[in-house]
Amino acid sequence: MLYPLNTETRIVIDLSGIWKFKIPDEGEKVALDVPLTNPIQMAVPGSFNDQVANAELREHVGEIWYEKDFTISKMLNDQRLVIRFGSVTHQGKVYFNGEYVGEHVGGFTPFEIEIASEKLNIQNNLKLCLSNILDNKTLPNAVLQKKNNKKKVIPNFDFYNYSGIHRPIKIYSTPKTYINDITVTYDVDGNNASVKPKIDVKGDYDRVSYELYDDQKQLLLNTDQNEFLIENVKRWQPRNAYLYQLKVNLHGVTGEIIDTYTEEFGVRTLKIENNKFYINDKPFYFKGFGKHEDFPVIGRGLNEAVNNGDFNLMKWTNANSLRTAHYPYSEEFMYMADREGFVVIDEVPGVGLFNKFNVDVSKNKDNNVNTWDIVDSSSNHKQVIEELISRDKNHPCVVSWAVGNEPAGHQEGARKYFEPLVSLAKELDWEKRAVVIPNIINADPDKDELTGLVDIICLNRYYGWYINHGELEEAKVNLKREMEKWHEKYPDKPIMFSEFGADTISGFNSVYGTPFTEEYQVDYFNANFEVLDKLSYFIGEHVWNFADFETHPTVRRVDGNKKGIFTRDRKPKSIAHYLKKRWENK
Ligand code: GCB
Repeated sequence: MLYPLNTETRIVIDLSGIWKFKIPDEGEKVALDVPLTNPIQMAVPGSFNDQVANAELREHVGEIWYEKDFTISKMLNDQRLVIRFGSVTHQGKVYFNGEYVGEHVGGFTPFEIEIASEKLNIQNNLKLCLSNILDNKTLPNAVLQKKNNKKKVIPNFDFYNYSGIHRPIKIYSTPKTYINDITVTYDVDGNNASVKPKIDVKGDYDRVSYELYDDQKQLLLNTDQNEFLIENVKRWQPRNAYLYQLKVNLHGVTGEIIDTYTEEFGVRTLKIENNKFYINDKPFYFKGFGKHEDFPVIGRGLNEAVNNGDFNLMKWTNANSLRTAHYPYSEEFMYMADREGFVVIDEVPGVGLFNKFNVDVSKNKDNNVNTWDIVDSSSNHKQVIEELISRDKNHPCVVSWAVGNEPAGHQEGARKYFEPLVSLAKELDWEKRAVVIPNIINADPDKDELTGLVDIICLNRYYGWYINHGELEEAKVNLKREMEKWHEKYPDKPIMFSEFGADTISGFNSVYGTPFTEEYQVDYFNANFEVLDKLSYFIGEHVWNFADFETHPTVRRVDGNKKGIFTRDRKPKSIAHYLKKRWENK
C-alpha cells in the first residue's frame, strides 16, 4: 500500500485538526444524516483518552463517534478520490455524506476507501464510528468484561488501551488509471545492485518508465526496462543511511504521463549464519530499545516533534536499533527510521496471547487454563501480518518481522497457532526477512514450542527484577544457566534480548542498591551485561523501555511502567548516561 504523496498527478488533503467527538449515552442512536448532537472537540491525530478531563469518558469502552466536514475543490472532479485512514484504533465504520461506505478492523495499520464520484459533493461530511473493544478475537488480545451494562477491557498486556484516531486521515487524488502499489526488489552482486521493481497498476496504460535518483536527488538513470543496474551501489547502513528514490511513471499511448509516484528505498543485504546476524556482510549487534508510541496528552497519537526528539535521544545514547513494541508504529516514524539509519524489528499487535497474563511474570506459573483453547484471533492475526508487510516492505530499516510478543509458547497449541503465521510472513516478504516472536520466561527452553519456528531467539528476560528481585548475584547465575540451555538446544540460532529492565523512579536514590532507585537500574543492567558480554552467540540488547509509559493501574504499576531509560517527558535517568558510554564503544 502506498503512502499518500503529492506528485505531478496526485493531491493530498490532510484532515488533521479539530474534529467533533461524541460518546453516545447508553441506548442512544446516532443519526447519520444530521450533525452529531452535543459533540465535544477532539484533536486528530491523538488518543481521545487524555484529552478529556472526565474519568468516565477516559475509561469508556464501546462506541466512539468522530465527525468532520470538509470541502473538495471542483478542480478534482475528474479524479479518483480516496479517503486514507492512517490508524483508527481499534475498529472503524465509515459513513460518507450520511451513507455507510466501509469499515476496518485493526488499530495500527492503514486502510482506504474510494469515494464514488456520484457520492461526492463540494461540502462533505465524514462520520466515523470507532470501537475500542478488545477481546479474545482481537489483537491486542484481552478479556472483555461486562458488568452492570458497562464494558471493561481486562488487558493481557502491559500498556494503556489508548484509542481514537491516532494517525492522520487524508484524502488523496489519483488519475482514474493509477499506480496501486510498488515493491522495490533487488539483488546485490558485489558493488552492483540489480533492481527489479514490481508495479501494480489499475486501468489501461501503455508502458512504465523509471527515473532513479541518488541521495542528493541527482538523476542516475531513466529507463523503460523493468530491470536495471545500479553500479557502485551505495549501501544503506546502520546509522549511516543512504536512500535512493525511484520515480515510477505510467505512460499512455502518446507517451504522456498518466500517473507518477516516487518511492524511497535503500540497498542492503541481510543474512543469518552460524548464530550471527549480518547486515551488508558485517556482523550486526543490536543496541537499542523496545519503545512505545506514548506521550502525555496525545497518548498514542502521531506527533512528529516527539518522534524526532526520540530519534535524537536514541542517537545521543549511541543506539542503532529498536523494536516497534507492541504494534506497528506510524508510517511517518518508519520513514524517519530509514533516514536515521535505525535498524527496526517491526512488530504486529500480536500481544496478549497469554490467558490471565500477569505483568509480574513470576505470577504466571499458576495459570492452568490453556490460552490456545480460548483465543480466536488467527484470522485477525493473518490480516495484521499481511497489512504490515504490505505497508512496510520497502523500508530498508526493517530487518525482521515480530509476529507476536510473549505468547504462551509453553502451552500446547502454540505451535499450531503460530506455524501458519510464520509461513505467511515468509511467503509475503520478497526479502524473506527474519521472523521473530519475543519469548516470555514461562516458555523456557524445555517447554517452549515456538523457537524452532523463528530465525533469531528473542528473549524478554527480567532476572534481577521479576525473578531474583534485588538479588543480582543469584540473577546472574540463573541467567547464565538459561542462556547455556538455549544455546545448547539451538546452537546455530543467534540470541538477543528483546527486553530486559527494572522499574526506576527518576530522582529516587540510595546507597544501598535498593530496587526502584536509579542506582539499582544501573546495577541491574551491569549484572546482566556481565553475563551476556561473554556469550559469542549473543547478538544484541534491546533495553525495556526507551521511556516510562502509561499502563492500566495495578498494584505493580504506579503512574505507569517506570522501566524507562528516560522519564515519560524524556529526562534521562542515570542509566541513560551509563548506556551512552557503553554503546559508544560496543
Ligand atoms: C514484558 C512485556 C512488556 C512489559 C514488560 C514489563 O515482558 O513484553 O510489554 O511492559 O514485560 O515491564 O513488565
